[in-house]
Amino acid sequence: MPMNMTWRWYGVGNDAIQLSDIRQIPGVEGIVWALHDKLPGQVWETAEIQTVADQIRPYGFHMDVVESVNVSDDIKTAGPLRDQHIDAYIQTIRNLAPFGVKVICYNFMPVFDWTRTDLFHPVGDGSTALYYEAAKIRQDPREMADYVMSFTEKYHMTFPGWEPERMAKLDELFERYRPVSKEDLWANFRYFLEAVMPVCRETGIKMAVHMDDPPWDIFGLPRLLVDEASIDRFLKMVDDPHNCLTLCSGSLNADPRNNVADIVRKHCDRIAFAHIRNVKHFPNGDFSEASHRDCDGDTGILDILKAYHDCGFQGYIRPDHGRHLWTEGPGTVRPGYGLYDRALGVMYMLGVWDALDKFDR
Ligand code: CS2
Ligand code: MN
Repeated sequence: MPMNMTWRWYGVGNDAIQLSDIRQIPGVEGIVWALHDKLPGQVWETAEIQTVADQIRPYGFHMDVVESVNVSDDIKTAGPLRDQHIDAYIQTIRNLAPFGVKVICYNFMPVFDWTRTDLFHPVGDGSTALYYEAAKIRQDPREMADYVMSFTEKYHMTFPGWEPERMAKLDELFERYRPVSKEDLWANFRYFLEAVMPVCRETGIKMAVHMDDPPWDIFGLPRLLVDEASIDRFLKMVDDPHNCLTLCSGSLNADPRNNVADIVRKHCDRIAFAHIRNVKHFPNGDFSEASHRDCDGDTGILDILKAYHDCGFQGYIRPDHGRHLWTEGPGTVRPGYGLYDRALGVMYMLGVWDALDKFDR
């Protein structure tokens, strides 16, 4: 039973990993890509997309999945530029379609994308991983934002969702989100999706929202996609086969009460993109990211893969964050996006999948 193994790559000059390296990892069929220098609200022009296509395609990879076309703060807060930015988003979808794009991964998190307090935390075996120390996420987001942005300054590396242009105006951004209640955010989300669904139907492109990471409110900001009930609500809210999920196992399982395998079984037909990431929990609420091997974390990677297999999942899948191994460290690697641990993750997932194919009919 085929699933479609992919690899997230940040682009020429923006990722130390070469496409020629990725090609040597067994089973990787496609590159998950983006135009990382675009700000939310801007149109992705055909010529810019073509440049990336010309880089990816000679290696035999498909480019079916984009991660991410980011949604602007005006769309999320119903600001004055909302409709203009939605028009730009629609135009971007139209421009992506001729390149064979099938899935757009995006998120609807207010202000920040993933939030961690340590990007290179010792795992105990000499490797490092992203880490969340609950006690450090207090009322003031500035400390954490400064910490993440210090990597941008030191290593000239920008992170999606952490655009320096936006982070420079952090106080202003928080002001804009202050009057937006959780219900307002849901309403703005619905407005956006209803506006883009027609072009999705026309082009066949699926919108696949990423889970909130971590899956709870932080710094007084509401977060929507946090558990099974909110996922149910989201899928019902816009009940269209083009309104889909990027089911990120590690994001959801940062809350140990979430059972990702159950969600896979319930909504397999609406999962366009599977992120496999393993998380290890500590009793005080901290968590660390872990290798993809089931027993190295608490996410239930084997149960999740079995659930996908039982459902006949044929969608796109990728290893999500890995640890930083061997020569990888600050400055040489994008946090969570090294070569080695993700390559091991690919092999682990394919190993489980091949075994299920062969022995579990
Ligand atoms: C990703 C997300 O690196 C990651 O944690 O899984 O940041 C994801 O790319 C975005 O939320 C999608 O918009
Ligand atoms: Mn993810």
